[in-house]
Amino acid sequence: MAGKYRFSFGPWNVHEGADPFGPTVRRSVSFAKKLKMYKKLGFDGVQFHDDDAVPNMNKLGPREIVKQAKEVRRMLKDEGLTAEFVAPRLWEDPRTIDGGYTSNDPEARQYAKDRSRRSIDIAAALDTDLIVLWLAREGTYIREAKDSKVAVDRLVEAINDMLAYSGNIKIAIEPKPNEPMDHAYIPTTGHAMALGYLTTDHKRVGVNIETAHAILAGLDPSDEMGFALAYGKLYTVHLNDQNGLKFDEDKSFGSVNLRRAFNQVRILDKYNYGTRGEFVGLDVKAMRTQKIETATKHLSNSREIFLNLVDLVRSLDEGRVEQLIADRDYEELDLFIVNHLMGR
Ligand code: GLO
Ligand code: MG
Repeated sequence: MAGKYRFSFGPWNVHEGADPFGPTVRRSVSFAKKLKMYKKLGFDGVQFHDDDAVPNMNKLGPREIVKQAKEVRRMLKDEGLTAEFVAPRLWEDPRTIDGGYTSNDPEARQYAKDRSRRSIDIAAALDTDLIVLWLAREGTYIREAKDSKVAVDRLVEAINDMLAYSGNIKIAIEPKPNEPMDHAYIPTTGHAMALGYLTTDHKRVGVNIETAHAILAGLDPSDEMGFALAYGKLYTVHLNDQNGLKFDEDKSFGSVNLRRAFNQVRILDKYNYGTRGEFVGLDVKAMRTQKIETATKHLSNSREIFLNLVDLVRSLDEGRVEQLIADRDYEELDLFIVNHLMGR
């Protein structure tokens, strides 16, 4: 049964290794070359920022943007790949220094809305109906800088604008509690889903849960996933791993805490994640120390770990688990799971 999952990653997951304290350490790889890597690494889906597809989109009119995006769709087709989603990259433009949708500057807010509409055009041209919103700068460094109630109103207004612009799209909000901001306005799955219910068409607003972001919020990623699954709102995932409360590490899936990864796979597999067209999305970073020739191992390794965990999940003696739950012998259940993870 293992192998029925389809995997995706974004071109930013193959990168040059710069960090806030040092420059790039690897050559950059062209987008066309990156596309050639996907199938070899076992991936079928490509996650896009809008400007991954149309790099200088801010200088182009809507028609030219669509034309260039259609060209990218052709490139995908040639490689047998599918676009999973498009995410408006709102956090790099000078106009969004203080945020996009929640900026105090009305011109910046308008730019963010216009740019989101262009992302929707790109998604249509790439033949996907999924838009991911990572709300990078929608927060503050100091609380007094913005009004937190108005910020939510503005987020709702921006999402409504997108829902009205296209009747086809679905929006997956990707919550994250901090980084780059001190505090983000939509830090958790619960916040993201509640925000969706304030919009004009909540049936089309769900979430993208990233392992590391849940951990940074002090939460268990598999429980976050269960919460979204209960509402039918887990549109996609960003699997990776995170070693405690520090910068967003985007480590290979399962590489820090195997049991935590096992439980994510378990909840996804149990509730048929993937059978409704969802991809198993990764958002992982190669370590800066990795040489260029081997700087894609974080992707293939994460996929391999996921599939091995699918095997472990499916070979777990669920009858034994149920018995231990019935006996309320959670100490024994603890040992049983750890032994299972150790192949005993
Ligand atoms: C950063 C986010 C980022 C998004 C991506 C898609 O912390 O995880 O990588 O997932 O930009 O919107
Ligand atoms: Mg992510």
